[in-house]
Amino acid sequence: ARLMKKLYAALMTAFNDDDTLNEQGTREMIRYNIDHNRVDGLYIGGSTGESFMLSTEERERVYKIAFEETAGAVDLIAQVGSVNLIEAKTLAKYAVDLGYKTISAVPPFYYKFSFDQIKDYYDQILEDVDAEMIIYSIPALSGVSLSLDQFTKLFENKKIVGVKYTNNDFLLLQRLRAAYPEKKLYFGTDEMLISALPLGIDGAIGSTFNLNAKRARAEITAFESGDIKKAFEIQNVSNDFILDLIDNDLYPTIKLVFEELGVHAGYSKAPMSKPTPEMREGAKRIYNKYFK
Ligand code: NGF
Repeated sequence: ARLMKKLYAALMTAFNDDDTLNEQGTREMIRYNIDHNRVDGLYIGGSTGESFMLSTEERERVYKIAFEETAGAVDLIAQVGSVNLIEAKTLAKYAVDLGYKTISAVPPFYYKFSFDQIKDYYDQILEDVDAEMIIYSIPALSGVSLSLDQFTKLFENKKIVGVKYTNNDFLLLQRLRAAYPEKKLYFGTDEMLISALPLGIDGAIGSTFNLNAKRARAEITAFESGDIKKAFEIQNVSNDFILDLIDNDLYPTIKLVFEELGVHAGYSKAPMSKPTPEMREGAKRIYNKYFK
Protein backbone atom coordinates (compact mmCIF):
# COMPACT_ATOMS: atom_id res chain seq x y z
CA ALA A 1 0.00 0.00 0.00
CA ARG A 2 1.31 3.44 -0.89
CA LEU A 3 -0.93 5.46 1.33
CA MET A 4 1.67 7.59 3.00
CA LYS A 5 3.11 9.57 0.16
CA LYS A 6 6.04 11.59 1.39
CA LEU A 7 6.71 15.21 0.70
CA TYR A 8 10.33 16.32 0.77
CA ALA A 9 11.59 19.85 0.25
CA ALA A 10 14.86 20.05 -1.66
CA LEU A 11 16.81 22.22 0.76
CA MET A 12 18.23 25.49 -0.47
CA THR A 13 21.61 26.74 0.69
CA ALA A 14 21.76 30.33 1.92
CA PHE A 15 24.78 32.36 0.81
CA ASN A 16 26.12 35.70 1.93
CA ASP A 17 26.61 38.44 -0.65
CA ASP A 18 30.26 37.39 -0.98
CA ASP A 19 29.09 33.85 -1.88
CA THR A 20 30.26 32.28 1.37
CA LEU A 21 27.90 29.86 3.03
CA ASN A 22 25.35 31.46 5.34
CA GLU A 23 24.81 28.92 8.09
CA GLN A 24 22.18 30.85 10.01
CA GLY A 25 20.01 31.38 6.92
CA THR A 26 20.32 27.73 5.96
CA ARG A 27 19.19 26.75 9.45
CA GLU A 28 16.23 29.11 9.23
CA MET A 29 15.06 27.46 6.00
CA ILE A 30 15.37 24.04 7.63
CA ARG A 31 13.31 25.23 10.58
CA TYR A 32 10.65 26.71 8.31
CA ASN A 33 10.36 23.37 6.53
CA ILE A 34 9.96 21.48 9.78
CA ASP A 35 7.89 23.92 11.82
CA HIS A 36 5.74 25.57 9.18
CA ASN A 37 5.74 23.34 6.09
CA ARG A 38 5.69 20.15 8.12
CA VAL A 39 7.45 18.27 5.36
CA ASP A 40 8.22 14.59 5.83
CA GLY A 41 11.79 15.09 4.87
CA LEU A 42 14.55 17.15 3.32
CA TYR A 43 16.69 16.38 0.31
CA ILE A 44 20.09 17.83 1.14
CA GLY A 45 22.73 18.81 -1.37
CA GLY A 46 20.77 18.54 -4.58
CA SER A 47 20.28 20.94 -7.46
CA THR A 48 18.23 23.31 -5.34
CA GLY A 49 21.06 23.40 -2.81
CA GLU A 50 23.31 24.74 -5.61
CA SER A 51 25.57 21.92 -4.53
CA PHE A 52 27.57 21.48 -7.70
CA MET A 53 29.01 24.94 -7.08
CA LEU A 54 30.17 24.11 -3.54
CA SER A 55 33.51 22.84 -2.29
CA THR A 56 33.65 19.40 -0.68
CA GLU A 57 33.97 21.07 2.74
CA GLU A 58 30.94 23.28 2.11
CA ARG A 59 28.87 20.30 1.04
CA GLU A 60 29.89 18.47 4.22
CA ARG A 61 29.03 21.50 6.28
CA VAL A 62 25.53 21.59 4.83
CA TYR A 63 24.97 17.90 5.67
CA LYS A 64 26.11 18.61 9.20
CA ILE A 65 23.94 21.70 9.63
CA ALA A 66 20.90 19.77 8.38
CA PHE A 67 21.61 16.76 10.54
CA GLU A 68 22.00 18.90 13.67
CA GLU A 69 19.11 21.25 12.99
CA THR A 70 16.59 18.51 12.16
CA ALA A 71 17.69 16.34 15.11
CA GLY A 72 15.65 13.41 13.86
CA ALA A 73 12.46 15.42 13.32
CA VAL A 74 12.24 14.60 9.59
CA ASP A 75 13.77 12.13 7.13
CA LEU A 76 16.98 13.19 5.44
CA ILE A 77 18.55 12.23 2.15
CA ALA A 78 22.07 13.42 1.34
CA GLN A 79 22.82 13.92 -2.35
CA VAL A 80 26.49 13.05 -2.74
CA GLY A 81 26.86 12.78 -6.51
CA SER A 82 29.82 14.37 -8.20
CA VAL A 83 31.70 13.97 -11.44
CA ASN A 84 34.68 13.47 -9.13
CA LEU A 85 34.10 9.93 -7.84
CA ILE A 86 36.54 10.35 -4.98
CA GLU A 87 34.55 13.36 -3.83
CA ALA A 88 31.26 11.41 -4.12
CA LYS A 89 32.72 8.58 -2.03
CA THR A 90 34.12 11.00 0.54
CA LEU A 91 30.77 12.77 0.83
CA ALA A 92 28.88 9.48 1.14
CA LYS A 93 31.15 8.34 3.91
CA TYR A 94 30.93 11.69 5.68
CA ALA A 95 27.13 11.76 5.54
CA VAL A 96 26.75 8.16 6.70
CA ASP A 97 29.25 8.68 9.52
CA LEU A 98 27.13 11.65 10.64
CA GLY A 99 24.10 9.38 10.78
CA TYR A 100 22.38 9.70 7.41
CA LYS A 101 20.64 6.45 6.51
CA THR A 102 19.82 7.40 2.93
CA ILE A 103 22.04 8.92 0.29
CA SER A 104 21.37 9.85 -3.30
CA ALA A 105 23.63 10.50 -6.24
CA VAL A 106 23.27 12.08 -9.63
CA PRO A 107 25.04 9.96 -12.27
CA PRO A 108 28.50 11.18 -13.29
CA PHE A 109 27.95 14.02 -15.78
CA TYR A 110 29.69 16.30 -18.29
CA TYR A 111 31.69 13.53 -19.98
CA LYS A 112 29.62 10.99 -21.84
CA PHE A 113 30.27 8.05 -19.56
CA SER A 114 29.25 4.59 -20.71
CA PHE A 115 26.57 2.76 -18.79
CA ASP A 116 29.16 0.36 -17.35
CA GLN A 117 31.09 3.33 -16.02
CA ILE A 118 27.90 4.74 -14.50
CA LYS A 119 27.09 1.42 -12.84
CA ASP A 120 30.60 1.15 -11.49
CA TYR A 121 30.29 4.69 -10.07
CA TYR A 122 27.19 3.72 -8.06
CA ASP A 123 28.71 0.44 -6.90
CA GLN A 124 31.87 2.23 -5.78
CA ILE A 125 30.00 4.92 -3.87
CA LEU A 126 28.06 2.21 -2.04
CA GLU A 127 30.99 -0.11 -1.47
CA ASP A 128 32.20 1.44 1.77
CA VAL A 129 28.97 2.74 3.28
CA ASP A 130 26.08 1.14 5.09
CA ALA A 131 23.26 3.19 3.58
CA GLU A 132 20.43 3.07 1.11
CA MET A 133 20.76 4.84 -2.23
CA ILE A 134 18.15 6.76 -4.19
CA ILE A 135 19.38 7.30 -7.75
CA TYR A 136 19.00 10.95 -8.73
CA SER A 137 17.68 10.88 -12.28
CA ILE A 138 17.52 14.37 -13.77
CA PRO A 139 18.34 13.98 -17.46
CA ALA A 140 17.63 17.61 -18.40
CA LEU A 141 20.44 18.85 -16.15
CA SER A 142 22.78 15.86 -15.89
CA GLY A 143 22.57 14.89 -19.55
CA VAL A 144 22.23 11.25 -18.46
CA SER A 145 19.07 9.35 -19.40
CA LEU A 146 18.63 5.90 -17.95
CA SER A 147 16.40 3.28 -19.60
CA LEU A 148 14.27 0.70 -17.82
CA ASP A 149 16.90 -1.97 -18.58
CA GLN A 150 19.61 0.23 -17.16
CA PHE A 151 17.63 0.86 -13.97
CA THR A 152 17.22 -2.92 -13.75
CA LYS A 153 20.98 -3.36 -13.91
CA LEU A 154 21.61 -0.64 -11.35
CA PHE A 155 19.06 -2.27 -9.01
CA GLU A 156 21.24 -5.40 -8.97
CA ASN A 157 23.00 -3.53 -6.20
CA LYS A 158 20.55 -4.16 -3.36
CA LYS A 159 21.50 -0.97 -1.59
CA ILE A 160 19.79 0.95 -4.39
CA VAL A 161 16.24 1.30 -3.11
CA GLY A 162 14.70 3.88 -5.38
CA VAL A 163 14.82 6.79 -7.75
CA LYS A 164 14.30 10.50 -7.42
CA TYR A 165 12.67 10.96 -10.75
CA THR A 166 12.99 14.50 -12.15
CA ASN A 167 11.93 13.57 -15.64
CA ASN A 168 8.73 14.07 -17.55
CA ASP A 169 8.81 10.69 -19.28
CA PHE A 170 5.63 9.25 -17.80
CA LEU A 171 5.85 6.04 -19.79
CA LEU A 172 9.19 5.21 -18.18
CA LEU A 173 7.79 6.16 -14.77
CA GLN A 174 4.85 3.79 -15.32
CA ARG A 175 7.18 1.01 -16.48
CA LEU A 176 9.39 1.50 -13.41
CA ARG A 177 6.39 1.43 -11.08
CA ALA A 178 4.99 -1.73 -12.62
CA ALA A 179 8.32 -3.53 -12.73
CA TYR A 180 9.48 -2.46 -9.26
CA PRO A 181 6.54 -2.14 -6.86
CA GLU A 182 8.92 -2.27 -3.90
CA LYS A 183 11.27 0.53 -5.02
CA LYS A 184 10.73 4.05 -3.80
CA LEU A 185 9.87 6.48 -6.57
CA TYR A 186 9.97 10.16 -5.68
CA PHE A 187 8.78 12.52 -8.35
CA GLY A 188 10.71 15.74 -8.93
CA THR A 189 8.80 17.97 -11.31
CA ASP A 190 6.60 19.90 -8.91
CA GLU A 191 4.43 21.40 -11.65
CA MET A 192 3.52 17.91 -12.91
CA LEU A 193 2.78 16.26 -9.59
CA ILE A 194 -0.86 15.80 -10.64
CA SER A 195 0.24 13.59 -13.54
CA ALA A 196 2.57 11.46 -11.45
CA LEU A 197 0.16 10.77 -8.58
CA PRO A 198 -1.97 8.20 -10.49
CA LEU A 199 1.20 6.32 -11.42
CA GLY A 200 1.74 5.32 -7.83
CA ILE A 201 4.69 7.44 -6.77
CA ASP A 202 5.86 7.17 -3.17
CA GLY A 203 6.21 10.89 -2.82
CA ALA A 204 7.69 14.04 -4.24
CA ILE A 205 10.91 15.96 -3.75
CA GLY A 206 11.17 19.50 -5.03
CA SER A 207 12.37 23.05 -4.70
CA THR A 208 8.99 24.76 -4.67
CA PHE A 209 7.82 22.77 -1.63
CA ASN A 210 10.06 25.09 0.39
CA LEU A 211 7.21 27.59 -0.04
CA ASN A 212 4.33 25.50 -1.32
CA ALA A 213 4.35 22.35 0.81
CA LYS A 214 0.93 22.90 2.32
CA ARG A 215 -0.72 23.20 -1.07
CA ALA A 216 1.12 20.14 -2.35
CA ARG A 217 0.11 18.18 0.74
CA ALA A 218 -3.52 19.23 0.22
CA GLU A 219 -3.32 18.09 -3.38
CA ILE A 220 -1.99 14.68 -2.37
CA THR A 221 -4.71 14.34 0.27
CA ALA A 222 -7.42 15.30 -2.25
CA PHE A 223 -6.02 12.82 -4.75
CA GLU A 224 -5.89 10.04 -2.20
CA SER A 225 -9.46 10.64 -1.13
CA GLY A 226 -10.54 10.33 -4.76
CA ASP A 227 -11.28 14.02 -5.27
CA ILE A 228 -9.39 14.41 -8.55
CA LYS A 229 -11.17 17.63 -9.43
CA LYS A 230 -9.97 19.26 -6.22
CA ALA A 231 -6.46 17.91 -6.73
CA PHE A 232 -6.43 19.44 -10.20
CA GLU A 233 -7.63 22.79 -8.89
CA ILE A 234 -4.90 22.86 -6.27
CA GLN A 235 -2.26 21.95 -8.84
CA ASN A 236 -3.57 24.75 -11.02
CA VAL A 237 -2.95 27.34 -8.30
CA SER A 238 0.44 25.75 -7.57
CA ASN A 239 1.34 26.06 -11.22
CA ASP A 240 0.41 29.75 -11.37
CA PHE A 241 2.77 30.14 -8.42
CA ILE A 242 5.56 27.90 -9.77
CA LEU A 243 5.54 29.52 -13.20
CA ASP A 244 5.64 32.98 -11.58
CA LEU A 245 8.69 31.85 -9.59
CA ILE A 246 10.40 30.47 -12.70
CA ASP A 247 9.68 33.67 -14.68
CA ASN A 248 11.36 35.68 -11.94
CA ASP A 249 14.45 33.35 -11.73
CA LEU A 250 13.60 30.32 -9.61
CA TYR A 251 16.18 29.81 -6.87
CA PRO A 252 16.98 33.47 -6.08
CA THR A 253 13.26 34.20 -6.08
CA ILE A 254 12.40 31.41 -3.65
CA LYS A 255 14.99 33.03 -1.37
CA LEU A 256 13.51 36.50 -1.86
CA VAL A 257 10.05 35.21 -0.97
CA PHE A 258 11.54 33.49 2.09
CA GLU A 259 12.91 36.90 3.12
CA GLU A 260 9.39 38.36 2.82
CA LEU A 261 8.27 35.58 5.18
CA GLY A 262 10.93 36.57 7.69
CA VAL A 263 13.27 33.69 6.87
CA HIS A 264 16.80 34.92 6.15
CA ALA A 265 17.46 32.80 3.09
CA GLY A 266 20.22 35.00 1.75
CA TYR A 267 21.44 34.83 -1.82
CA SER A 268 22.20 32.32 -4.52
CA LYS A 269 25.82 31.77 -5.40
CA ALA A 270 27.46 33.11 -8.56
CA PRO A 271 27.19 32.27 -11.41
CA MET A 272 23.55 32.29 -10.24
CA SER A 273 22.14 35.83 -10.19
CA LYS A 274 22.03 38.23 -7.30
CA PRO A 275 18.63 39.92 -7.12
CA THR A 276 18.12 42.95 -9.33
CA PRO A 277 15.57 45.62 -8.33
CA GLU A 278 13.16 44.06 -10.88
CA MET A 279 13.59 40.62 -9.32
CA ARG A 280 12.94 42.07 -5.88
CA GLU A 281 9.76 43.72 -7.12
CA GLY A 282 8.71 40.49 -8.81
CA ALA A 283 9.26 38.53 -5.61
CA LYS A 284 7.20 41.07 -3.63
CA ARG A 285 4.38 40.70 -6.16
CA ILE A 286 4.55 36.91 -5.79
CA TYR A 287 4.51 37.23 -2.02
CA ASN A 288 1.52 39.58 -2.09
CA LYS A 289 -0.34 37.36 -4.55
CA TYR A 290 0.13 34.00 -2.82
CA PHE A 291 0.99 34.64 0.82
CA LYS A 292 -1.35 37.41 1.95
O1 NGF B 1 15.31 22.54 -9.90
C1 NGF B 1 15.12 21.55 -10.58
C2 NGF B 1 15.82 21.42 -11.88
N1 NGF B 1 14.29 20.60 -10.23
C3 NGF B 1 13.61 20.60 -8.97
C4 NGF B 1 13.87 19.30 -8.25
O2 NGF B 1 13.53 18.19 -9.02
C5 NGF B 1 15.35 19.26 -7.94
C6 NGF B 1 12.15 20.88 -9.12
O3 NGF B 1 11.62 21.00 -7.84
C7 NGF B 1 15.61 18.83 -6.60
O4 NGF B 1 14.77 18.37 -5.92
C8 NGF B 1 16.98 19.01 -6.11
O5 NGF B 1 17.84 18.22 -6.42
O6 NGF B 1 17.23 19.95 -5.40
C9 NGF B 1 11.92 22.17 -9.92
O7 NGF B 1 12.67 23.22 -9.37
C10 NGF B 1 10.46 22.56 -9.93
O8 NGF B 1 9.69 21.50 -10.41
C11 NGF B 1 10.24 23.81 -10.78
O9 NGF B 1 10.49 23.55 -12.13
O10 NGF B 1 15.20 20.53 -12.70
